[in-house]
Amino acid sequence: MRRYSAFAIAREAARHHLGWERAWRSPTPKARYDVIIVGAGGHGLATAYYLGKNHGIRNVAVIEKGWLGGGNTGRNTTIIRSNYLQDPSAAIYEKARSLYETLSQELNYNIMFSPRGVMMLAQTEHEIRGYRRTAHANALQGVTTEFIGPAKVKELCPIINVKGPRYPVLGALWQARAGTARHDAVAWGYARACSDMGMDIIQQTEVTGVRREGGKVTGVDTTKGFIGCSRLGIVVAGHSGVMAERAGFRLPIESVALQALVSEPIKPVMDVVVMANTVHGYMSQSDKGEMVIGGGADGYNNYTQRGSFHHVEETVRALVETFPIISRLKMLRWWGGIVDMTGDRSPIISKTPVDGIFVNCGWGTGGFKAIPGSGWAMAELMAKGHSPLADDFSLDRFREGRFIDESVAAGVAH
Ligand code: FAD
Ligand code: PYC
Repeated sequence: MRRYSAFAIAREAARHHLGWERAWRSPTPKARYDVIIVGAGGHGLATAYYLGKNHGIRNVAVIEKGWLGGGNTGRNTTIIRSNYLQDPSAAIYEKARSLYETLSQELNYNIMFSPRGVMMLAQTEHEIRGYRRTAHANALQGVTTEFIGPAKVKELCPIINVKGPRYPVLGALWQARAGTARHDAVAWGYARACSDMGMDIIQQTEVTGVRREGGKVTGVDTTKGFIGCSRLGIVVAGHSGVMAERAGFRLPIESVALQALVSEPIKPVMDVVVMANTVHGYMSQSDKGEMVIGGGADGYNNYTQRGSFHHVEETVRALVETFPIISRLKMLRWWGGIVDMTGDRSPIISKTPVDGIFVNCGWGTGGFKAIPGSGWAMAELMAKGHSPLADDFSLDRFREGRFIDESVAAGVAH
């Protein structure tokens, strides 16, 4: 497993600030672009990057109401895996995971991809059946996973209490080349590459309206004035419903807060990622030594972008049972993001009822891992009108009943 010292991380942060002046001082928008992407999260920036790199479309602006990666991209717990059940999901998540393997080299920016392995614990008979089924499906899809027993779980993660009082560990779905990456470095790396291709990344600028003529997009109204475009990509995660309304259509999406917290840093105790979905908690150790802990999504729609206390209590209680060693750790920071959820817990990468407008959303609690694959597919869709990776994720599926049910693989209760 690759580890990074605090010095290496600090050096990356310093490089980021030094190398970033151009993008950070948002450029003055041009009057017109071929493509505008709304949202400088990972998915929006990756879309812009692959538009330039794979399709030669470089007259592109990415418009962001806050700062680069300041939405869910910079707030997530960085788990990357592709152990999904349904074929279209496995295809796009595995494409993303494989692109992550070499993304640091491709962007010449260290995104700290660490394929340390992810295990999803089976703590009921039902979960054993479910994860065995996923392992078989993954074998057919070309995704390398395996179902392992409790002894192997303990060997890979000695701090787990496999004989927990409520739910003993009965096994796990293990993906050895899954892992983590530094989340904001993913946004920074893509953004720098976009900027190097001559694209404009316009921060602190909210898109407040979408102009259309004869059923076709003509541009966007922003807090810095009108900006024209021929094609528009809406990639705003928790605000997808709001932006769709501004563009004149509706999306089958709900927004809720999802939260996470980290502990004080400690010496290395855990070099894999563990997700315990029955008791509901997941944990990994960051390169700085903090235990990174994720909780569940709020049970009601909201845009609060912060945690709610009952979830922390529930999550920490579950994790103390699973990892008794953390019982006396102090927690340092606690935050939330706004995630966008579809009924089948699968994303939307699609044309919309407005000619020239495309939407990428609905990644819910699990879109960080998808960023490179999603950007690849969205760029292809916007450039060519169709992408094999995106076809199944079109908006039509809700009208036609072609759901891609991933409620279990989502990994987080919601
Ligand atoms: P975002 O990063 O949210 O970017 C959207 C951007 O659009 C924002 O920056 C926002 O400011 C901007 N925007 C919105 N409206 C406008 C407007 N009108 N004008 C201009 N800009 C606008 N996924 C995983 O795969 N693994 C995990 O371990 C994981 N853990 C998570 C833990 C938490 C606590 C949370 C909140 C999420 C987690 N996720 C995880 C999910 C993942 O973070 C998201 O699916 C992913 O980051 C979405 O990326 P994005 O680029 O679509 O959205
Ligand atoms: O999708 O793997 C995931 C995940 C973990 C935590 C939140 N989402």
